[in-house]
Amino acid sequence: MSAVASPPGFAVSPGEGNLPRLTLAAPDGATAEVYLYGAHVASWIPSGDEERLFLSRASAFRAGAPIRGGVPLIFPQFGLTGPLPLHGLIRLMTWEFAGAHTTGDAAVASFRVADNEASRRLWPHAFLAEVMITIGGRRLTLALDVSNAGAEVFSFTAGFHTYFAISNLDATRVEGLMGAHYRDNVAGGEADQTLPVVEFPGEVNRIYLDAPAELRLVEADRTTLIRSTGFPDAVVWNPGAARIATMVDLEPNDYRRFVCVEAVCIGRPVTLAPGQHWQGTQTMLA
Ligand code: TA6
Repeated sequence: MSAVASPPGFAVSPGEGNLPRLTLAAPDGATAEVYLYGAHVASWIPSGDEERLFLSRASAFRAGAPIRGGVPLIFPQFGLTGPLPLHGLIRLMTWEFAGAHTTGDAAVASFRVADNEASRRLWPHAFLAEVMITIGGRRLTLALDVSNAGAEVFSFTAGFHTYFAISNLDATRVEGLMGAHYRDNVAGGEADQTLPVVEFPGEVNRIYLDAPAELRLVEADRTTLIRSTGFPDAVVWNPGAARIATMVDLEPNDYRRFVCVEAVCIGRPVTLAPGQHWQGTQTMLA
């Protein structure tokens, strides 16, 4: 790995696959681990708590493949909604560690990445993406900033594809979506959420358009609040047993170990004129 300067108290060291990984520790004991590859949060342990993010034991940790689990960053294309690789470019780019500090009980780390020759071959736009990760107490906040650094307008979709660790899928549900309209990527078509909870009896893959800004991931013995700003839509995803059997970087039973609740903008792509910038955030409260 290449040497990366890190301020005192914030160690960048080789992680899985020898990829540089920042360990972020807040004064109150909350920790997070962030790979520079993808600015990918791979672990979050709130103060006095246990691991809250799922990370696949079968994940690749090498350039060219996304890390499976944690929080993949999606930009400038969600899924296969356009011609780019699945979920876009920035989860496959190595980011610059832009600094870290503590403030009160929180620790904050920033990362940035700009377009390069390879990204421009696929998406011919100049951009700067910055991510700020804040932990402390029971909270993880992720903020993604995108600036148009070029001379032409561009549009994009984006998101935080957050994998929450769960211990009992049968007792896990997502609340807060009652009445919301969604695209159903399993059954096809669109529908309205007519039940107060989303449960996981099989594969679930839904894009909720104009979703509420606060959702709850409810488990048998704990609830995680999930708030977003700047991302009007939300994805709820669990691959179920049959789909996961086709995925090389997950173990067969992993579908019982995570649920993704994603803060996304898909329905109305964001358009930025030269010099303009946009921000979206997702906050998890354990
Ligand atoms: O957000 C759900 C989804 O778009 C699913 O369709 C599923 O394929 C998932 O993301 C994971 O995508 P990935 O490219 O990481 O395999």
